[in-house]
Amino acid sequence: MTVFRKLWMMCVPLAGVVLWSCGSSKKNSTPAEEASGRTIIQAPAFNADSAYSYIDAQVKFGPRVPNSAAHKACGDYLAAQLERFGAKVYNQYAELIAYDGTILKSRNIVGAYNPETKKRVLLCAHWDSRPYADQDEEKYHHTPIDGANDGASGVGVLLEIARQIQMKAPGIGIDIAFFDAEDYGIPEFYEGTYKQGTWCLGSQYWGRIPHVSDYKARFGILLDMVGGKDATFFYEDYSARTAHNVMTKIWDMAERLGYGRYFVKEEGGGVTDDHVYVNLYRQIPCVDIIHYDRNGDTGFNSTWHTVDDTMEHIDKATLQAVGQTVMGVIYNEQ
Ligand code: AHN
Ligand code: ZN
Repeated sequence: MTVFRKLWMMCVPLAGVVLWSCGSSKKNSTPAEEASGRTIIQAPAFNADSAYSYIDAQVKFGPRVPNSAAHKACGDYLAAQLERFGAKVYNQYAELIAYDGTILKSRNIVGAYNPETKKRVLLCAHWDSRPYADQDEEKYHHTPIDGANDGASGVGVLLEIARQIQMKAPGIGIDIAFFDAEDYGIPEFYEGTYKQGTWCLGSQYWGRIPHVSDYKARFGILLDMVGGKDATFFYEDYSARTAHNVMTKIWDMAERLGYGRYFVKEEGGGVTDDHVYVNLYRQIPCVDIIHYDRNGDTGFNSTWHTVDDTMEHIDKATLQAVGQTVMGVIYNEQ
């Protein structure tokens, strides 16, 4: 249970008799936190309906596969949304080479809040969707997926956080990065020759050539597949090894907000995802919040890389858990 209390700031207790308040801020902390002298700032309320609508808007463009018209239109929509929510927007256009030599006209989109401060946190997700449902029946292997969960969910949550930041800024600068060409990795059915490192092409590019030179952040949080019903987020292996403190900070926040059922404090598998390149190329410890399913045979949820990765499998309660947890973390950075 959490305890709400008002923290009164006393000013000028001249004679020690007359005390009066000159302002208050709402704090919300557990008894253990109070005992340790740590108070937790309550973040604004994340709106899952709003996040859901941003996911739906992305999916309605059609699969956001690089080089497609839907991809181009959705990229424009995402940049416009960040702009509308008051961010300074950077567009990074690049031609990236896929596993089979296809040139992908790619676009990383970054929205910066309070760009002057050096105290920064990076929030990121990939916005492209996979050209292949290669975990589905063979007849769908070449069908592009909606990527409601795989792609759009993380972006939808971050757009809602952007909207919240515009209304009430946290104490630090925030960068919201939408990476492109994450999901054009080598498909299961491919038998030709290929080069290594075919996933996460957009973040690999950004890691080498960030949107501003010498970009640095205190830490990063990557959202990947954060909209599935009853999703479970375990300690992802690479995050645990390279960003342990940040990881426990996030999972502790989830627990105290009542989302321990989603953020399970146990080890999951390791994933090659955008956080790897954020860490490797920019030395920014970055945690992947990714739905890991212990019971599934792929390690991911059952709609992963199938034509069933659609809006009907997006659950607002999961979006709420993830969005509120991430907000709890960033509003408590000073
Ligand atoms: C690999 O399968 C190597 N990485 C998965 C990363 C990913 C794909 N996340 C979403 N789609
Ligand atoms: Zn994917």
